[in-house]
Amino acid sequence: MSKQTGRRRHLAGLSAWDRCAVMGVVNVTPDSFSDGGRYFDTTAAIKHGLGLVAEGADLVDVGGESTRPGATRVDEDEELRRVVPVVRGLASEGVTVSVDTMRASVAEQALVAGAALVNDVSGGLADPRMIPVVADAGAPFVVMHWRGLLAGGNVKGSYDDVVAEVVAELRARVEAVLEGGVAPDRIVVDPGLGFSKDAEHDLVLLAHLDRLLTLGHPLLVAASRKRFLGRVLAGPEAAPPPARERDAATAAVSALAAHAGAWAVRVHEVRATADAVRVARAVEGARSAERTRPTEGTR
Ligand code: PMM
Repeated sequence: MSKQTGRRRHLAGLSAWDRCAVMGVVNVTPDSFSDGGRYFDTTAAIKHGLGLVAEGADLVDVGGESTRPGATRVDEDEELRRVVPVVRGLASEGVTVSVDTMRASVAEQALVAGAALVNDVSGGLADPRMIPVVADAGAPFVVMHWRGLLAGGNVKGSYDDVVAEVVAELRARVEAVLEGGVAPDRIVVDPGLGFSKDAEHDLVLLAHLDRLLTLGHPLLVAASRKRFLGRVLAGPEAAPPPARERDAATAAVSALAAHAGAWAVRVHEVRATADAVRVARAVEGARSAERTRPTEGTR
């Protein structure tokens, strides 16, 4: 961890990794935009999560509700039915599980089932009970930036200065979460790539991860298979490649995010990202070794 860059690698209540951590994604949904329908059964979802760990995931994020543009909200009982058994199954195998939910009841039951972290794409805005539930459990909490939820969907955001506005709005959410009793060393921030942001916004945010680190909390970057990568790969005219053909591009973002000081990257395909974060770690190690090595002529 370096004070100069503001990078935070340690989160209270979780293992500390000496590099950017890899969060593998298990969407227990029929309709997530990049892997919907593939792991929509408890056994398949648990098997997939264990597979991600075998490929190098440090933690696994389990979600039961799609947030893709136009998706309708799943009802609470159905979300519980999808998520809780998968969390329990993975946690009982010793996996560090994060639960991706905007509902306090799902977070609460997932924590009881063994989840170690709550990941809320609404940053605690969707459900007034979310912050108290997380605070009472003493769980780490991912606060993601998203304007669209309150406007009734994943509306297109309009920004004069996307970096300054996302940083300011995340700061306000973090303050609310702190006021609600979550400890400062348990808060993770996330710019919410693709959430009320277009490709240009996502790229500018990635270019300025250093500014997000000034918030003083560990940073999660979740670029995996997102539309902006399709746009980058296709160029302005051509049709973007399908989501599953964006994994090499995702791994490239993982290397950049790790190099910039992210705490973790959230990805669907783990293997290439596990390599990417290790390369970033080795480069970081070489740089600090250089700083401490005596130069010629000094003793
Ligand atoms: N994106 C998705 C789902 N959960 N959680 C966080 N913290 N950050 C994100 O950007 C994020 C998320 C949507 O992607 P998916 O449906 O392909 O998993």
